[in-house]
Amino acid sequence: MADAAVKEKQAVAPEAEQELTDGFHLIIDALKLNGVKTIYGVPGIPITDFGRMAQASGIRVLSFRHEQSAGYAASIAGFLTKQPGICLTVSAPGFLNGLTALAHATTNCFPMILISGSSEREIVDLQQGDYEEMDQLATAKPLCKAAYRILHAQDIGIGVARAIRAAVSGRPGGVYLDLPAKLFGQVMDAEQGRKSLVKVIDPAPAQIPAPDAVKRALDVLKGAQRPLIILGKGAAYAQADDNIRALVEKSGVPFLPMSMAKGLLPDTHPQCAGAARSTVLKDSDVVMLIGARLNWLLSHGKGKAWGEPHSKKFIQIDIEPKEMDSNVDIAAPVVGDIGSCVSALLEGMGAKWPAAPADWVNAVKAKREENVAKMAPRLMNNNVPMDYHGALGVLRTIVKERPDAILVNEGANALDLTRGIIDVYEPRKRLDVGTWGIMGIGQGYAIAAAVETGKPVLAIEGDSAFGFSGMEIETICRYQLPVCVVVFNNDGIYRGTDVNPLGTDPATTVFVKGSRYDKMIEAFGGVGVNATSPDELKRAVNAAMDSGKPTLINAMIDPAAGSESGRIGNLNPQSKLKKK
Ligand code: OXT
Ligand code: ADP
Ligand code: MG
Repeated sequence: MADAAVKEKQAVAPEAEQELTDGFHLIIDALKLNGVKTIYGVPGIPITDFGRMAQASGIRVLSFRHEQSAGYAASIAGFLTKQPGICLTVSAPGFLNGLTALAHATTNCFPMILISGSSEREIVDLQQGDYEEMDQLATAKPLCKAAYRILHAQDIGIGVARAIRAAVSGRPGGVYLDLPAKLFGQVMDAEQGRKSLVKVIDPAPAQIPAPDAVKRALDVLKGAQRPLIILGKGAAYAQADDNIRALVEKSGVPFLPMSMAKGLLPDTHPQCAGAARSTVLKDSDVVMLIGARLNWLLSHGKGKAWGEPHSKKFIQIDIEPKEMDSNVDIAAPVVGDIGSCVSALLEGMGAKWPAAPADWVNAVKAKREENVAKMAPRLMNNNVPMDYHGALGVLRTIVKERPDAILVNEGANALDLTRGIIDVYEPRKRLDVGTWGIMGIGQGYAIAAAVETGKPVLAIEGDSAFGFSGMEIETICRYQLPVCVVVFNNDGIYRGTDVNPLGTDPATTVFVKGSRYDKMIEAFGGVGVNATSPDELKRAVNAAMDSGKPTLINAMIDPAAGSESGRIGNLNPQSKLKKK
């Protein structure tokens, strides 16, 4: 017997009647003590029994068909609840499948913990070829906010506490927790075990902005002729909804919601500049960013989209000090948590804050109305085959009638057109591909949204996007979740019309023509509908939302309707040789 094991045995077994606990129970107790209610994962060696025991203890353990979807579910659970979403996987391949989602959570600033079982340390470290051998801790480290390994049962309490605090404090992100197989079976005295657990006090402490920074920001805002507020998903995450609305309304400044911040104030709000995006980016002189980064989605805060030459003044509210000056100079950085920053700003504005300049407000309003009017007739078409506008026109009305439903959205055209067309009315009701523009979040997000909020979910997905996590419709059926998936089936990626000039294999972007994705869900007892017109689509979605039954609607879209890469075709590199 190895030295450590002998010592362990001596430490725990002096008397036969001694009450014992073990790694399995301590991990479950540590998670429950810290309010974990749901685990998303895939079972297998060495965590199968752990999952069973967690379920028996009252934690809801949802088993997926692929760890990546379970991970995406955990990541969005983190966004929706401000608690770290938990994903549980087996070692090496399961861990790697979950790791994409952990990196995604970190990139999007969502709190998440990936807990993976791992193989025997002694064998892994000597690279002797263990079952699913991999140095998971080292692999995870560069891709997440923090990574920890727990080797001893008595460290489980502190290890779990550390993981939770790392995930939610400051800028939220993904944390990896490595649990070697041996840990689960380690025993220790039950009373000692109880004492070793740690309930994390104030895991995401308020970060109050400096009064000088608040004053500086208000001075810059007050001096603006053409002010703009940009709300990002950090603002949605912060759950400071009432104060954010109060700040926007008190200032009278037009606001532009980033995709997942739509609904913080309704898209139909008179100050919303979503439908005048180009105008407000180009013509504004002072821009207040609340929980939004000046990354590619905002053209890095410079260049043509922002109206060269660069002369904007930016006020940026963010919990991460390093975010300031990341792309352009920030005239008024306000570092702190959004809840605290926004309430300090509101207080600083006092009772006599001047109205935003009327000519600017009216110019934005006129542009918005022009764009909305231009779009309106396209949304009312009942063409067969459907185009995106006809299909989205009916879905837009359905969302308007059901503002508490959660909209999940992925694809290219299916993403970009949905974002522009479907108004969102409440905070955190639109969940999409986020900072990476990632495909595959669809079913995982839909599952977690239904589980965490108890609200109905409408998932609008391109046929390619759907394929990345399509098997999880079995998971949706198994747990009988109120999820209606609409697959915008245009026979391919962007369009279904590409042709391989050699005439051998199909073109790289096309799928089997006329596929019937609705048949897939029928295999699992769900409702499948093939919709060929906007009227059929409307009836099917309404029926699904009324019944709450897992439903997949195959919405047949004209294969020629989409454009390459949706709204971001400009990012595709071009071969000079192609252009004669
Ligand atoms: O102001 P102007 O005049 O400019 O007008 C703007 C607004 O003011 C106006 N507007 C409105 N008008 C009227 N009424 C209303 N209500 C209204 N609202 C707005 O409309 C315009 C446009 O507004 P928008 O959209 O706000 O502005 P804009 O300029 O587009 O904003 C810029 C961006 C960058 C902020 C925005 O475009 C954006 O957020 N884009 C996100 C794009 C994105 O993330 N795309 C996903 C990735 S694409 C690609 O990578 C894909 N892949 C590769 C792949 C990926 N991603 N992942 C993995 C794991 N593997 C591979 C794949 C495989 S997409 C894809 C599959 C695609 O095929 P599918 O079958 O799934 O989908 P289909 O395309 O449907 O076939
Ligand atoms: P979007 O894609 O919507 O523009 P980003 O993901 O780029 O949003 O930006 C979100 C920002 O919000 C990040 O810089 C992050 O640090 C910040 N953030 C997240 N939560 C908070 C919070 N509670 N308080 C302040 N800033 C936050
Ligand atoms: Mg498609």
